Amino acid sequence: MPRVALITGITGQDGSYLSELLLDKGYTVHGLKRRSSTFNTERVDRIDVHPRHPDARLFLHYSDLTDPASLTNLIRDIAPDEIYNLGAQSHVRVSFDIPGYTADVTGLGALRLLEAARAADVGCRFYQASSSEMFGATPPPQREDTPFHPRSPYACAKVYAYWSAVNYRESYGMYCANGILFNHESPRRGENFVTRKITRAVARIEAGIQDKLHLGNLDAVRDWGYAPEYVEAMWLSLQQDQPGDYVVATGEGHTVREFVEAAFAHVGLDWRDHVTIDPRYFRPAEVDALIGDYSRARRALGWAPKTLFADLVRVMVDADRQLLEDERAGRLVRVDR
Ligand code: NAP
Ligand code: F7E
Repeated sequence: MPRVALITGITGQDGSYLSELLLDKGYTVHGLKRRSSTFNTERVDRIDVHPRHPDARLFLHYSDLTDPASLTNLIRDIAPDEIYNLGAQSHVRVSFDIPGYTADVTGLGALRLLEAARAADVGCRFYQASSSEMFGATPPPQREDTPFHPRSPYACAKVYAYWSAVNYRESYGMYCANGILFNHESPRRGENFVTRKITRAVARIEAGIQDKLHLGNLDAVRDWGYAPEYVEAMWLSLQQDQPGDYVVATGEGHTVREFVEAAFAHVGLDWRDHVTIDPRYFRPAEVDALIGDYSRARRALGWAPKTLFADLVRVMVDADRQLLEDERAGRLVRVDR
């Protein structure tokens, strides 16, 4: 029998890459989609044959992390072997504007899903998408035993979800694993995260349809990896004999300024001619520096990053140039290059 996975957040960056990985491994994949007034499944629409087709192995279901009954019913009906909880209000800056909603979805949502999995008693393994944001103000390098000091409603919610997963492991013997993932990016990254905002702007400025790029804090240091490689670590963390928690990172830190500089330089432009600072993008509390020590993941999971900073910037800028070229030529546009 093919193994069955349930992914919350399947319509997001990571969910789309994880679906592809699991389908390649022969899984049947179920994903949770939210009711929305506009289409929100663009990242996964390309993946599989139509659900009515006899060979279909990808199925989307209306549900929501704020709706416990829908989660319980879904888990009971599909009896997954593995659950990946990637669903979240995942934008740190926005979490300051909607703290209660962020806590509800990103924090309590994980608890609801854990409880639904426990109640269904189907013996499934559970992956929680934890975040380097939980380390917040604690200086780098950060690893699994580094104290958490969250600096945003998003990070506080992720700490709650992290400990909920640990608590279900210790209380009920459930196989729960936390992946503490540092920033990971791709051409599918949401357009209001800083890397994609930059690469999209570079493509548009090069094409002459945009002049300025407005950014916030250029001094923040992040450890940026490549999302398709990070979803492999998610899968690996559910394939071990014993459940554990793993930092997934590249071990390299770069400032936002360095990312900007590299992205503009890739198309032969000087970033100083185009970037202006807009205090609207500053955060009430900033996370100054995140650089992960992924030694445990390398040792226990055999995982290591392959795509590092310079290649990541190049891949993302080139993907946005291609996307723009296709849009302007009226060709079929896909977000997945
Ligand atoms: P993303 O692109 O923002 O995707 C978030 C997903 O969550 C989307 O599918 C979204 O659905 C879904 N979602 C939002 N609210 C929901 C709700 N109420 N109920 C159910 N689903 C809901 O995020 P990502 O970059 O793929 O990240 C995946 C997970 O890893 C998130 O939990 C994020 O917090 C965490 N994480 C990300 C990073 C990173 O650098 N990317 C690092 C560490 C941890 P819609 O498409 O309908 O909005
Ligand atoms: O910001 C600075 C900003 O929004 C990175 C999420 O996936 O990774 C992500 O959270 C840095 C910050 O990502 C702009 O102040 C400057 O210091 O791309 P970001 P994030 O906040 O690190 C973690 C690991 C997650 O878990 C989250 O879900 O860039 N910055 N100027 C800016 N950031 C944005 N968004 N926009 C700007 O204009």
